[in-house]
Amino acid sequence: MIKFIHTGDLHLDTPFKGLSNVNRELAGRLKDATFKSFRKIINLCIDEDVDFLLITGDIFDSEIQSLAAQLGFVKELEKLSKRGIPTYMICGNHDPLNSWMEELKLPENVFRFGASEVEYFTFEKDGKPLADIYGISYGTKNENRNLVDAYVRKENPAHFSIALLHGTIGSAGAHENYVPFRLEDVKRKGFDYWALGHIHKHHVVHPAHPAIVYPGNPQGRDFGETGQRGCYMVTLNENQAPEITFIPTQFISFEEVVADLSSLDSIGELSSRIHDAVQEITGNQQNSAGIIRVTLSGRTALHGLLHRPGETENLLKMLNEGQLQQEYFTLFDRIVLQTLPDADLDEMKEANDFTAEILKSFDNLNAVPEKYQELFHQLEQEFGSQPAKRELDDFSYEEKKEILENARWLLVDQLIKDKS
Ligand SMILES: [Mn+2]
Repeated sequence: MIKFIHTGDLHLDTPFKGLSNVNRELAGRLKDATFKSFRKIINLCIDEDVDFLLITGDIFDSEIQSLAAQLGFVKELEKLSKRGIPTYMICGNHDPLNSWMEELKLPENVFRFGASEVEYFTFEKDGKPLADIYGISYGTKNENRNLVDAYVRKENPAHFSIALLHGTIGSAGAHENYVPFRLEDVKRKGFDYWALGHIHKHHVVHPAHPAIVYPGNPQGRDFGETGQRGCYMVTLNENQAPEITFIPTQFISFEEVVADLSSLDSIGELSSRIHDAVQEITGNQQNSAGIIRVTLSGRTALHGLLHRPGETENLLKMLNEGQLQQEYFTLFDRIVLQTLPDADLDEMKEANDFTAEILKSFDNLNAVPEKYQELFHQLEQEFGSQPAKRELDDFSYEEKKEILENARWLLVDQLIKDKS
């Protein structure tokens, strides 16, 4: 039996992007988070007394790696080395072999695969060979060899054969299509476990014979990487299916949350309604801070109030007050308004009055996309002055639609108020 941890795509030292309100303190904590998650994995290896650690590429985020990042990484591996736990690792498209400092001395018991051909190291326990571990690193970031073909098990293999590979199985989706390979090709190679890297979403592609696994990244870095992030702890047993257990390691999770404000009529309960929605998504995440993008939805009497200029900014400020002083903070990045007024619009449309006319013209506009274009074109004609025209040109089609949508609800809201 062997027990190991499989991680990859650490992207240490990633600068965080795509947040609406990153102040310097938050940026620093986000940068630390990739390191802290890796440290968690190292501690896990020690606490669980695993046989070895596998790292499947993209250890660093960029080819220009900071000295601090490289030394920090080596320092963590030393902890395993001292305890006699080997590390096997390959380099990916973000940290190809030619980007590593030549002077960087790796600790004893750390095996980094070369880039010229698929090699193997044999892991021994009590003097007996237990596992052959195969791999190859990207030499440069423009890796375009078909690497899978080169994985061939040696003659007289050890009990287990494990392959480390950084690349894309099937289609890449959001990821760049590096070293694409087919599931069928991987399956018939006779290996027990394919330790993959590159795709950031953790995923057991195939559970056994062979097991094919993407551990994802241990710490999400933007709203494209939401939810729990972690590594896999794996036990291989002869004549048994592998045990593959996901272990969350993120320090900060990115979450998109929808808070339904239906039937909410008191502003006092607004923040608790939002926090309840967050709790529902993050409730089982221990020891993790959260950066939240929240969409407010539902029919509510607060609709008009929320749509007043500046109100969502005020709400954000209130929700985020004092959060950064806490280790496990809940920080709201953005509020998206999708509420509806607390009124029966269908009934209002039935009436034979001005409000009904207004509502029906907006409906007509929404039903036929070309009508938007027509309207925008008309607007351009209306705006006689050059400066006004330029203002209008600054907005994209989507933005113009959004402005119009806001105008609709402002009007409806005002009309409802006037009626009651
Ligand atoms: Mn990656």
